[in-house]
Amino acid sequence: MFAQSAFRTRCASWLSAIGVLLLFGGCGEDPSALERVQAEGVLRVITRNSPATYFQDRNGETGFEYELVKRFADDLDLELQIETADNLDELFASLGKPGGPVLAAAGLVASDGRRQAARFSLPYLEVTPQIIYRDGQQRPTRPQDLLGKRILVLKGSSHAEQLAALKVELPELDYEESAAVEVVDLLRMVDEGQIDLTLVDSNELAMNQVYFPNVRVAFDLGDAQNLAWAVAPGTDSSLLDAVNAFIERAQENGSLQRLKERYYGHVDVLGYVGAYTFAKHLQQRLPRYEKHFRQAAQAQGLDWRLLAAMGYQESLWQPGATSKTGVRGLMMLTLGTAQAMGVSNRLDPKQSIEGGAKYIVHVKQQLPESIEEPDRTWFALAAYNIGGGHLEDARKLTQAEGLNPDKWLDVQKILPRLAQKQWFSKTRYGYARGGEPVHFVRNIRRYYDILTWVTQPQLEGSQVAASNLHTPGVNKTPPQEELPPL
Ligand code: BLG
Repeated sequence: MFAQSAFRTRCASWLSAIGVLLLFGGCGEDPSALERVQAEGVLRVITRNSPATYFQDRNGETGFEYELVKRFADDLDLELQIETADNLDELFASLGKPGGPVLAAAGLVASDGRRQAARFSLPYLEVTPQIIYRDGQQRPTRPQDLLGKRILVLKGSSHAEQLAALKVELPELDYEESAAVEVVDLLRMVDEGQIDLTLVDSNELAMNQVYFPNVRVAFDLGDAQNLAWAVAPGTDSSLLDAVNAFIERAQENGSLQRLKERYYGHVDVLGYVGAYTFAKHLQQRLPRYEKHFRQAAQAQGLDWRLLAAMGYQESLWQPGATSKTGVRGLMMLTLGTAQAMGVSNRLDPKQSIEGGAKYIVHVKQQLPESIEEPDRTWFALAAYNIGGGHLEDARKLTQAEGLNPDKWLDVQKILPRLAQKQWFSKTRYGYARGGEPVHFVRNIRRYYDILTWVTQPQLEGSQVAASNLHTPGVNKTPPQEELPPL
């Protein structure tokens, strides 16, 4: 007992007098990796400089990996020091070098091929590797379609590993690896047509899609994979244990989910600007019309949030909106529709909302019985936008293609053909901008999801909780209580 406390006292005085290294040497016992980090008070982390991991914005350092690892450092009361690697090989090579980073938090797939180079933590994010192509090009749908294409991936990436494995089955497969680019560069090169295809993780695409209007997912290459943090190979598990305990805590207390939603949730729903704008409009505009939406919806047996989502898509909740074609008002009624619905002033928001509510119910009733919910609602929205006649044309073309005319997923694929002569010339009602209802329905569904989330019962009141907008998305289940900020 006495010897032990004397030992501690001696160690403590050494620590203050001559520093960490002498301390551990003098105690005759090698400190663990975690003890070394704690004694130094600094957590050195290596990452990649990319939107999905670590980057600078006007408020300073940010990024999913950065925020998560910052939380970990704070929990251990450590100062966080971030360094970035130029490429993945460099990242793994530097891990665990004396004086170098002890942890890699870089959106790394815990792949089998990497287990020599590192030990991985518990997973914190599931991602799917996706083949990316350029809109307007023929969409590859299976691995054979990759043959003869210019494909570029990151050198040393799990994607390079995947393609190497695929090449065993498909020897003619050709692809290049580059250590000089980041994921954003790969996506830009696809966007600009410099390469045909690349392979990235779904979370990377979600973050970047908004910058690259032409990039599209061709297909998922293989199963979902786990992202994990990495420490150097070896037998000392002290740091890894601390990391795993942290990840488990972050999972349990919801902070990990919250972070995922903040980074990946809204991006694929609205894009950055869209999300920000929607949040602003939710706060500034919706409260003026919410009462009308609720009343009109109730009168017609609708969900008011669907009606509100339609109003946002139509006019961004602006009662004075007017289209080039003379369609007007918050719910964008044509003159004919307004008259049929008894709307005398299309610019009066209350009348417009009531007219829109009546009209969506009307077009829904006209749909064939064979279309069931929830598709029935999506078809009704499409008819609201393009008219029942054109929608019926698209359904017939869908059937002729051997697809299901009662399924929105199938009909939405065919609708854009109404704008192509070879197709619309065969239809009863002829030309229509068939792509418009596809976007229309897609956007309304997104807004509807978000409105459903932000107006969950405990948040409902006279005003919707706009401040909660930033967390919808990845997991549609709304959190049941306010989570502590990350
Ligand atoms: C819709 C009408 C439908 C009509 C179709 O046009 O308007 N819906 C409403 O008035 C609510 O009734 O179908 S039809 O009666 O069978 O012909 C087709 O004419 C409105 C659409 C048109 C669209 N917004 C509601 O979604 C619109 O304004 N498009 C033009 C956009 S711009 O001019 O490029 O800005």
